[in-house]
Amino acid sequence: MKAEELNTGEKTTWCPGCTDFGILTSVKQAITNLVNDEKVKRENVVGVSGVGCFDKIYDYLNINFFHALHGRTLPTMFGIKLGNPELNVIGFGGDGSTYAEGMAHVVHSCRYNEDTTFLVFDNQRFSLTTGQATPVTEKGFAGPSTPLGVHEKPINPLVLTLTCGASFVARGFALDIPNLTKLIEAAMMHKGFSFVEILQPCISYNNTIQFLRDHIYKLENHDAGNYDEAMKKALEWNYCQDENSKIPTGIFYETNSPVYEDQWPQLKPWHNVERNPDFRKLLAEFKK
Ligand SMILES: Cc1ncc(C[n+]2csc(CCOP(=O)(O)OP(=O)(O)O)c2C)c(N)n1
Ligand code: SF4
Repeated sequence: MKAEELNTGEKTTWCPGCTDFGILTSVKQAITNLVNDEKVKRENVVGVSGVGCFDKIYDYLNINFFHALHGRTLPTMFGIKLGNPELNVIGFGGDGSTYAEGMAHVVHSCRYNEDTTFLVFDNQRFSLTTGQATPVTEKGFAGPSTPLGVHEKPINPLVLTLTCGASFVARGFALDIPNLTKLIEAAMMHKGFSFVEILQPCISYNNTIQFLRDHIYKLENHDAGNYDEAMKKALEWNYCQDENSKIPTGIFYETNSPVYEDQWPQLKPWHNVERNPDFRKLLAEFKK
């Protein structure tokens, strides 16, 4: 299979030069590689997106797809996975919808450790609605919804997901397609909840391309099995644009822990459970 087979032919409406194109290319390549290596079946891959610029990936990626409500990518992914655990569920979110409207779901998906993959396009803005501040926006930013400036500290999504129990936590850069492709493949192969933050400069409302190019580095000689080390690396960047920022990318943390769907008391997924009720007996009992 070639990555082009995942094209839909739909006209793209992302701004010309949007870094979302880099993520689209990486996702297509990652799925293609996994299908060609017979690690996943194309027909079993299901995408889920919400509402935002990122969500338009729904139109450009030719896989099974569910277009969920704003901020509700995660519970939709969870429902699909529980409905059919054979499926390889990959979800897409923006930093605004994920950490504002959908924040509670992040906590619980990490805690449940369902076997799904979640990619967050982090441009530190609500971009589709013209660049308002999100919970990840840097301190001091004055914008449409915060004309007097943001006074709160941004949340750190890596620290958050590590704390809540995600068993795979990684960070990639939308313009580093080869490494992002590898991260997505690793996330899809990981058994458990895989969280990948993708730094995705919005060229129209938050063009951080140069800042990120200057400050990003790749994790090397890092022990991804060591939680404390992962946390230390996650805390290295505070999501502000300080001159001395150091922004690690790569896999911060990966561990094997029981996944939600394997711990069901029912043992078997409901759709596989054979039901042969004795209707006559049931009816007789009902009539008593
Ligand atoms: C419940 C709800 N709240 C707000 C909106 C309005 N809305 C639609 S897209 C969007 C911005 C999305 O931002 P983000 O999730 O960061 O994605 P981006 O556009 O930056 O890719 C907002 C606020 C909505 N559609 N539904
Ligand atoms: S507004 Fe920003 S994130 Fe949205 S398509 Fe344009 S460049 Fe991309």
